[in-house]
Amino acid sequence: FPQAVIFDLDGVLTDTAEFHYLAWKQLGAELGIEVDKALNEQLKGVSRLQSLERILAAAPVPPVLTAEEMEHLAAKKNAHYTALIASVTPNDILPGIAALLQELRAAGLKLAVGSASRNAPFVLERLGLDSAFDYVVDAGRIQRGKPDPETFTNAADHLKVPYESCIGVEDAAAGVEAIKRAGMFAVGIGSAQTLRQADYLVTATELLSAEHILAAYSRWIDKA
Ligand code: G16
Ligand code: MG
Repeated sequence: FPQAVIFDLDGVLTDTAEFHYLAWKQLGAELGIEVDKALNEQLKGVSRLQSLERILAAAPVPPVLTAEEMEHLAAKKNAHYTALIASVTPNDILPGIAALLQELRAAGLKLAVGSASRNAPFVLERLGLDSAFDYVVDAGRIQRGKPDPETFTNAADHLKVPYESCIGVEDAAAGVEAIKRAGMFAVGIGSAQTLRQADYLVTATELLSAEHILAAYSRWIDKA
């Protein structure tokens, strides 16, 4: 039986993935670089500075910037982003998520948030979910972001749960890869095309149910 479920934040608990996209798009416009949906898929789950590197690399003539200039641009994007998340309320919890958290909790599972975002504690507070989890990964303490498994192994280590007894829930390709590299069961939310590595996939959060996830986990662990 699994012992813990580790949730990604942006795009899983709430649609802040859209706000990250809008904030990067705005920064891109200021730099004359178009950030479209395809480029944005490459940014999901990826750290702030790495996202910026990917955007700059997509410019017709990629600019060469100092570390200081990079920090400045990253701070600018974060200012756009924090302006957008200031209006988040509990109504912005994605459909099906509140019920799922209750079902998993009732089934005796530990719950954690595995987010790469330094804004995660603020967003959880805005959603009214700050006491819904046993542990929230501190992005400031993670050395390597997704697709490295550290975000997920950090949560499991903290909860003292073996990796194969953990379920990770993600909407990003980098995030699903991180879960698989951690040796955990991966639940993907999105398209099969982007989330090829997911062990169990739904196209939207309202289709998540504890019963289905636990049944899929049992089939996976039985095969292992
Ligand atoms: C999130 C987003 C990424 C963002 C990263 C860092 O990860 O998906 O787009 O770049 O966090 O966020 P911040 O700039 O707020 O520190 P996750 O893991 O919650 O999907
Ligand atoms: Mg995400």
